[in-house]
Amino acid sequence: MSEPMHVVALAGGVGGARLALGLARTLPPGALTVIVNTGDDFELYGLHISPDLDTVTYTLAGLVNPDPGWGLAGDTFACLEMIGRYGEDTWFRLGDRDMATHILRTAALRRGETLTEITARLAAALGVRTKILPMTDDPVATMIITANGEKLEFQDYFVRRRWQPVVRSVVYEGAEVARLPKTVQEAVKSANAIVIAPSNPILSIDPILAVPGMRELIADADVPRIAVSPIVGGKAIKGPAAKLMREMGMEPAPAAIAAHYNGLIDGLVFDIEDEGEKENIEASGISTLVTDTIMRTDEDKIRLAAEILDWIGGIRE
Ligand code: FO1
Repeated sequence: MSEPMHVVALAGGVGGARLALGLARTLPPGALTVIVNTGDDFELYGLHISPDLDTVTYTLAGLVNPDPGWGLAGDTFACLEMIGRYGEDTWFRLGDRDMATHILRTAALRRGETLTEITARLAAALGVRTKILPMTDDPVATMIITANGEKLEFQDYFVRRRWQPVVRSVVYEGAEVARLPKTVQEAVKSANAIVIAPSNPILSIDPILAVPGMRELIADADVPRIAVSPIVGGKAIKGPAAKLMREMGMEPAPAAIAAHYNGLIDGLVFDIEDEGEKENIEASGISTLVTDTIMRTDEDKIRLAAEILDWIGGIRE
């Protein structure tokens, strides 16, 4: 592929962060920009929490708690325990050191800094060279409409109810009036390749695509655009993607991921376990890379990223 290389990745939480780490370690320093979902952001104890931005930042800084893939490794929970003693809910497990991030972010936002600015400052302080960009500086809230008509805030559905309610639909409140930051527009316009990470398509990637202008920018981009399937053998690598896809009338399979991103991707990466789908997907005009997509160790992440970057060069030639 022609240099200088600038790769833009769209990512949600854990799966997106893992691929971002592989890409960051494979590409030259500063050649990666990650555009991150903020539809999961919410307020708790008066603090602005941005779980996906933090997951990506901590992962790239080498500080993430490897299992479960969010929060800080070795964190303690004394503050949360005290909050519990005051009788407050503590189902969202905020660690003591993680709390520092939320305190500083909230203070910066109150002073009038944008989420983009404070995210860049915190990431730089942790030594992260990759650009981490929130999809918007405006409030967007992913809301879950359940089969019995309840409307749930995202973390209430995802963490408190452990994604057990059956979902009828998902809405991205505020997205219709959210503005795409200049930083995001410029990143996509200057990209040599666009990678949609193996994040949940409905809960993590669609909120990014719902910010007006974003879908069009990717649809019109004249560079290779690829997605990595978060579904392997009918199951999600992590989280509710397969269950949610079924509930929303999609078959949890790479072909459905390709169809979901119709018009936005030229290629799809999916797991060897789903090799049987290759012909079908290629018949729809999408290039394929069939490989081991499970990222357990850092070596896995780097190997997958390197394979993807090699393959991308050949797409659209
Ligand atoms: N996920 C959970 O399943 N349980 C938690 O208690 C939890 C706490 C948490 C704290 C900070 C943070 O940055 C992320 C946290 N997550 C937790 C992950 C997060 O809720 C989800 O992974 C994302 O919102 C979906 O991408």
